[in-house]
This record gives sequence, C-alpha cells and structure tokens, in this order.
Amino acid sequence: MCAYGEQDYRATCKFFGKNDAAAGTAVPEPVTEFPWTGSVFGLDDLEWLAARSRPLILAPVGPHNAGKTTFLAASYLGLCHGARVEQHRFAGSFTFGGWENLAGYMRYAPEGIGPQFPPHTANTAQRVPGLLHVALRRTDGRLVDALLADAPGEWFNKWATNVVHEDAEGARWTAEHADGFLFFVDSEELAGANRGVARDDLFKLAQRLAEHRDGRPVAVVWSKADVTVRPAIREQVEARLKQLFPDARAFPVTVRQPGPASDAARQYLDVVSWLLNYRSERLPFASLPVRRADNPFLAYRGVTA
Ligand SMILES: Nc1nc2c(ncn2[C@@H]2O[C@H](COP(=O)(O)OP(=O)(O)OP(=O)(O)O)[C@@H](O)[C@H]2O)c(=O)[nH]1
Ligand SMILES: [Mg+2]
Repeated sequence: MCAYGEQDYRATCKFFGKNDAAAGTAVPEPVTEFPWTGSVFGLDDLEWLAARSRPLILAPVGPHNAGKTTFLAASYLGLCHGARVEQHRFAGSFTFGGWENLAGYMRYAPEGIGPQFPPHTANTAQRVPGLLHVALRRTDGRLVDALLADAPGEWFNKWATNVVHEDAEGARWTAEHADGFLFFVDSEELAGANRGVARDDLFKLAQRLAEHRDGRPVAVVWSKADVTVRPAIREQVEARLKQLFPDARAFPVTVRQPGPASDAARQYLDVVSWLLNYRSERLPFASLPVRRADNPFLAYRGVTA
C-alpha cells in the first residue's frame, strides 16, 4: 500500500517509480562475480581455493578403461545418498556441475533408461587433470578441501613406458602434486584373453608409481570386482604390489554390488576415508604449485612470527 494513502498509487503517487528494468534503462550488470562456475577445476581455480585451505589432491592412477571415472561418479552418488566419509561430514562442493556431468549417466533417466557408465575421459593436451572438489568437515571441526583428479588413462600408459613423453605431462603433474593415489587394478582386463599383457602393463605402471610416490599413501583399488580373476593371476598381482607398495591397502569395488545402495557407496567412500585419514595422521602437506594471489586479501596466510 502507498505510504501517502493514494488508492491508485501506481497512477497517482509521485514517488511510485518503475524499476530500471521495466523502464528499459537498466544496465545488466552482475551483482557479484563468483570465482567459480561449478565445472571441474583447473590450475587457476586452485589459486583462490588455496586461500582458505591447502586442498588435498587424491589421484586415481590407472590405464584407459580401468574404471577411474566410474569410481569418482559412484563416490559422488554415495555422498548424494548420505553415505559418509569416515570421520568427516559432507560440507559442500564448488564443482557440482562437474560431478553431475559424470553422475548423470549413472542415474535413472525419466524415460526409463537404466543407469549407464560415464563416457571415457577425453585424452586432451591439458597439463593438469580435471579436478572435482568436495569439502568435508572433520569431527574436530576442521574443514578439508579434497580434489579428486579425473585424468585420462592414456596419460598413464605413456608415463609408464616413457616418463618424459610429451603426452605424459598431465601424468607427471599428477604424480608430483597428488597427496594420495588410487592405483587401479582392472579385474576385467586380468580375467580377459589378454591377461598376460594386462598384468605386465600393470606392473610397469606400478613400478613407475613406486619410483615417484615418495612416501605418499597408495590405495590399491580392484575395480570391476564383480568379474572373477583366476587365483594364479590374482596372487601374482597381489605379490608384486605388496613388494612395490608394502603399506598399501587393497579395496575391491564394483557398481554391481548386490544389496542396499548404502553398502555399494561405502566401498567407494572407504577408499577416500582411508587416504584422507592416512594423510591427516601421518604426513605433512607439501606445497601446491599455485601462483601467489595478487589480491592481498587472498594472499594473506596469517601472522607469522
Ligand atoms: N563389470 C563392471 N564393469 C565396470 C565397472 N566399472 C566400470 N566398468 C566398465 O569399465 C568401463 C570404463 O570405465 P571408466 O570409469 O570410464 O574408466 P576410466 O578408467 O575412467 O577410463 P579412461 O577415462 O579411458 O581413462 C565402463 O564403461 C564400464 O564398461 C564395474 O564395477 N563392473
Ligand atoms: Mg575416465
């Protein structure tokens, strides 16, 4: 109602004005420019995220088709279902769009199309893998920014055979900056006709990672665990990985897990929990390759003595 008591105030009150948009004079200007878009992060996005905490990078390492992206999408779907990362509570994400791009394939579509797998990760010439963000709050109240790297398997194939290969730059970045690794063992490949070659390639990649891990934790992820691997091959792989990563823990995961969805989600999130808890208990943080922010507010790191 009009404060001056005009009945037909739209027509008669001299203080009633159309807003700029209705009057056609508005200049469309964003209220605030957000520094994130919701898509997967690249190196530039790390810069402002690193202003609030040192994000932990967890990197799946494995050949093409090993189930790395499926692992990430299934973990996110688990979080959507309310599954927990042990000793942490979900506290947000800056890359919901990126997560949804992958997880959308694994949901039931309205037309009744059943869940599918996410597409293969394109082998691009990027220097850095796509980074998917999740913020978690530890039981002691501390916030942890975790970034899960979605790299194409081809990078690691190249890196395993030639560490200085020009197409392995993204793999080198990952190996240098990750805080924990998920080493993928593809059960389907080890059960297939080419299992001998698959095993040899796996050992090559494991050897390469062992040379570069420098004390960082490695979780061995037996993906596609619904496929049975012959005991002879399984034992060879287990023995070799034990030699290369004596402190690693093995985790079987499969999207075809019977039983409640929460159990299926737990197999994935248990890997993330183990890596995060391993880091926070034993290891100091390495530095991240981010440019120091020009903005003094973002560059502030607290008062040092
Ligand atoms: N049986 C079975 N197959 C799976 C499972 N997870 C993934 N797959 C199959 O493995 C394929 C590859 O999975 P991705 O997650 O795309 O593999 P990736 O390691 O990300 O592959 P790149 O992006 O090419 O490096 C999928 O398209 C599925 O056919 C699983 O739990 N069980
Ligand atoms: Mg992938």
